[in-house]
Amino acid sequence: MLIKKPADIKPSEITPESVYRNRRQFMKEGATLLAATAAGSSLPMSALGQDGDALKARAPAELRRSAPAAWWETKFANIKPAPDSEPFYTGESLTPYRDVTSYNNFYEFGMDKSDPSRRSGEFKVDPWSIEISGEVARPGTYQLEDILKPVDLEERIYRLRCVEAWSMVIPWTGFPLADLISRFEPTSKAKYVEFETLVDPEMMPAVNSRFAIVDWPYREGLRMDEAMNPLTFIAVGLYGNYLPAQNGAPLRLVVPWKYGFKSIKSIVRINFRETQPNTTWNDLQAQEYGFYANVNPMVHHPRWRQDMERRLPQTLFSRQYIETRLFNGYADQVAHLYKDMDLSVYY
Ligand SMILES: Nc1nc2c(c(=O)[nH]1)N[C@H]1C(S)=C(S)[C@@H](COP(=O)(O)O)O[C@H]1N2
Ligand SMILES: [Mo]
Repeated sequence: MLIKKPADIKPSEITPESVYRNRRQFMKEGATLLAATAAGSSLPMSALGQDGDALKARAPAELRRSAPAAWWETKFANIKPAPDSEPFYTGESLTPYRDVTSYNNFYEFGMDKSDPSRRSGEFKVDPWSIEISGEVARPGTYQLEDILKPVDLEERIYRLRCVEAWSMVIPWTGFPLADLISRFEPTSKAKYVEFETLVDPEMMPAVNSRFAIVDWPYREGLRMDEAMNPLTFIAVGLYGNYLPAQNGAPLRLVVPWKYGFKSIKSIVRINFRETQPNTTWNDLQAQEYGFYANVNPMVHHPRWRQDMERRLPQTLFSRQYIETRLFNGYADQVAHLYKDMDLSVYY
């Protein structure tokens, strides 16, 4: 391993993930970071702390824009760390912050991987409200603040496997979807939950594009037992900081055992229903993208195999091809949900 002298470490190399790992007390990296700071880098000392001011100090301008309001900073100062064991944690290397926030799929901003980070400069999340409708005792339009007030934020380190055969490891901040769902008291008829993304042509430059292939709003859905599974997560942040627009600010779904397209971003509506909802990719191309979309190395996409994946970041020296695992490695937690189903029919 190459060990750098502190003086050789440029401030630009002190990335959010090194700050973040330091917070998780990975001792070696922490020592390097402290040395670098002592050697006079521009990183403020306070950024090593865990309080709200430190967070603000290191939050780039783009993140402050996607922070809904000051009250949220208190929440972010008290994130419960992920346990150091599966399934809410993985010891696999984290995908660097830069890759997580610049290689994205968010078609409302364009179809290139760089479009969401480059073209989301107008995106604002304050005010933000979410409509809760359908088979629930407490429907209504709720402000984001009211949705988040009673939740305790926690961290989950999950694999994210895109149907395009690349993957990342991302430290999310958020709370279990089950906690949110129970608060609205679904009725006994609620068998599925449907989600919708915001459609705002002012802030999302690709929704009115004549090249757009999606019939907006982007929609996704889960069966109720999938939605209530302890792995199913609502993320409001990553790397211990606010969610950038390109990753689905201010809140998005994370379903780690399913292909990434199920993890719908920037949610404005949650609807409870008796019947299976239509979903964006299934509507676009049903032979290629199913409603279930469970990660499965045995069921290939008609145009490419699904038994391998590129773990990002790739470098010139390491292609990082790894084997794709059934249910993305979360089979112990979710295989029972599908025990009587033929996964090649319900793909
Ligand atoms: N609204 C919306 N949500 C979306 C998408 C999208 O285009 N629009 N793309 C999906 C796909 S294909 C993937 S792989 C993940 C990517 O999440 P990330 O950019 O945070 O890694 O977001 C999903 N959620
Ligand atoms: Mo994806």
